Amino acid sequence: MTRIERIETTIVDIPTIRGHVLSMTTMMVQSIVLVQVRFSDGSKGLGEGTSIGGMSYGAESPESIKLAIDRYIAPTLEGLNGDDVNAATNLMQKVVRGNPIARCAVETALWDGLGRRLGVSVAQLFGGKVRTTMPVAWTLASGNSDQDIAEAKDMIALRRHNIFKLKIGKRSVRDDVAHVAAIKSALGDDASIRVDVNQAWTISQARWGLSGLQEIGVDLVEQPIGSKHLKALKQLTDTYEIAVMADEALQGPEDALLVAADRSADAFAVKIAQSGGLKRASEVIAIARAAGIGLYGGTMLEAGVGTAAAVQVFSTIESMEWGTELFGPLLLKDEILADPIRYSDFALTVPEGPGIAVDLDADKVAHYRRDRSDSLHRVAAIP
Ligand code: MUC
Ligand code: MG
Repeated sequence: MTRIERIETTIVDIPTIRGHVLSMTTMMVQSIVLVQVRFSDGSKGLGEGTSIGGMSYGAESPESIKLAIDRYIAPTLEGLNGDDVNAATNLMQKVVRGNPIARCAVETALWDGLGRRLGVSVAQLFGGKVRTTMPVAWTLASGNSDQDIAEAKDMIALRRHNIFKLKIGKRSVRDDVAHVAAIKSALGDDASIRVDVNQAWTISQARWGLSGLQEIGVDLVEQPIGSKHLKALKQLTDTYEIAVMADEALQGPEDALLVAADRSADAFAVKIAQSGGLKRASEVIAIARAAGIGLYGGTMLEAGVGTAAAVQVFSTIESMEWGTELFGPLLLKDEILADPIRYSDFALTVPEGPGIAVDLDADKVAHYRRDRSDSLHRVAAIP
């Protein structure tokens, strides 16, 4: 039996390439909780728990993720059989309510460890991959229309992205629609334009917003209103032709079932962390597929480890009609993977290898870890 010997966590703070302006905060740095599980046979597993903008996106923060793992999850799982990932995950769910990002980070490390020991990828543990590349959207969120247009044109010229998600909801609805219209008309038919409101609109603002966005030919609007307003989300979905995507409303299969039963959204942004782990994310996906709801591979703006874990799960899904937004590592000024995930021809290539098929660059982690004695990012890390 291969025991879970030790679960270690490290917070790293990496500056973003530019301010990332969301309806609820502006990110200048991304704080990542790296998880390393050491097993009794000397093998290891990697995981990542990452929130967006401290506690402004959801209830977890880098500090709470670290605490949940160090204080509650690690003592519960240490000593258990590392090959029984489902047993460990079920127990973790019993001992720690909520905290889906923390649980996902540990579950990822357990799958990674099992895959490394067996010499197979996590995708193989989930039945095997059905594709080797997947389309990746880029988020335009500089806070300035001209800068966003220049950034999008660069991305198209580089053949890195031609799907753009615009972060809106901070300005008035009228100003936001004008901002989106300027970008849409500058890019024309070269790009798919979508928006993410991150719950910022009231229901009446959303009616104005959706009719304006529909008028200018935007393809999709993500989480326009509060995550609990499912009836109103359904009304918006039923009233407008523009596709409506649920994101924050989906905290796992239970929510997915509620949204799917009433068809309150046309599409699901599936996030492994928000779902509460890789297994639960695959259950969200199964519910969407059964209900004929479109799929989109979402991100919590994870760095390479979390992104690679999501890639493994999404590579097992044949049709994700809205593609993915697994660009997290590209938003960061520096790369902490030994061998970065490759982005080209508007897609990423699924890394090959055992487990999640990526490894950390130990020097980079040492440089960015928050607890290093000369950490420059200690203050910047608090949004
Ligand atoms: C979200 O709400 O979808 C995804 C892309 C991005 O820029 O922020 C995330 C979060
Ligand atoms: Mg979103």
